[in-house]
Amino acid sequence: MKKRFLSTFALAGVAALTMAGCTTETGTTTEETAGETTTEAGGGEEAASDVITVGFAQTGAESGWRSANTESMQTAFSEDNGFELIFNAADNDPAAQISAVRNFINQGVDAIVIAPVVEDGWDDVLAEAASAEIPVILEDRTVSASEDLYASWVGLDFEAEGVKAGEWAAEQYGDTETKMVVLEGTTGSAPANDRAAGFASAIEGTMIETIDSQTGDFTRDGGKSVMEGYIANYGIDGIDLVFAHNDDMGLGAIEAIEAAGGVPGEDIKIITIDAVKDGMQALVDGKINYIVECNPLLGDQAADLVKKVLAGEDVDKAYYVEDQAFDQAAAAEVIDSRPY
Ligand code: GZL
Repeated sequence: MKKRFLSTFALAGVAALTMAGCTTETGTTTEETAGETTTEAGGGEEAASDVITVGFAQTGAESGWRSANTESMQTAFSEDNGFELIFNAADNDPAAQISAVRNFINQGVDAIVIAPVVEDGWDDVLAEAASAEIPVILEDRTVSASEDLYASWVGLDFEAEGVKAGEWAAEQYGDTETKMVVLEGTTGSAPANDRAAGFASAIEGTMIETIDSQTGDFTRDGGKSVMEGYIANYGIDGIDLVFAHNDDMGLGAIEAIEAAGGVPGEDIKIITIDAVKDGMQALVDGKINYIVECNPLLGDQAADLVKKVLAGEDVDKAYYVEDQAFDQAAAAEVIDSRPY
């Protein structure tokens, strides 16, 4: 896919409101049913016909990154911006997410936005959306289905994130025997697949050896329990480096290392990806050694793509948002000014 990089963008203040059954003074009604939240614009027939109804199938609420992404999407797909948003969080369950998309199709929404939990299994439901002439825009993660089955995608270059993290590891630790354990993201997800590939390519030929690699499903609890298992198997002294596919699993590993009497960031070095507030604080505190950013604020771009596609404008298949990376000194300089 042709790569177009979007510059990092001003970050709108975010105050997403989704409360069950609330009606604001503008006559907007928000109803919550079975994990789905619908925010409808008030204003009568004329206004209603101009409103774009969007079904958004989010992965779930697995991490700090996801919370920031959801907030960005709900703020962008607001009634003030001309949208009625039907929001579904699939609790990291691919089957539930596909069923949510099928519901959106049956409801006859104007457009569907998906942050796909995993890459595979999307061909049938995307073909059903195409048959119903409902455009699909992907945000964040990608799918293995043909790009003919969706209008566009906006997100991050996960492989490049893995390369950035691996290059730093190679530079810092590659010349000495280094035993590394990996905390993988959700099995089958694009970020887990691509970050692993990028990191592996960057450390090729170095003295960094991967002694174990298991999924913590991008959650803090998952990272903690997998790290507890690693410590039980190898001991604090048997592990030199942790590569965690996201901050939340790295934060869970910190808890496990400290509970075992180790000093994270010193006895065991930690490299993560995301750069959410809690991760950046651990970096400033010296418990994480390096973080590659993965910008979650994709809402404005996704909303812009929906409007362009519905207006029949030409759009590219892929829009990449740029990332940066932080060591402990760089994190201390920026942590107070970061929006997430
Ligand atoms: C990456 C995103 C990943 C984050 C995790 O774009 O899909 O999912 O790295 C999140 O924190 O759970």
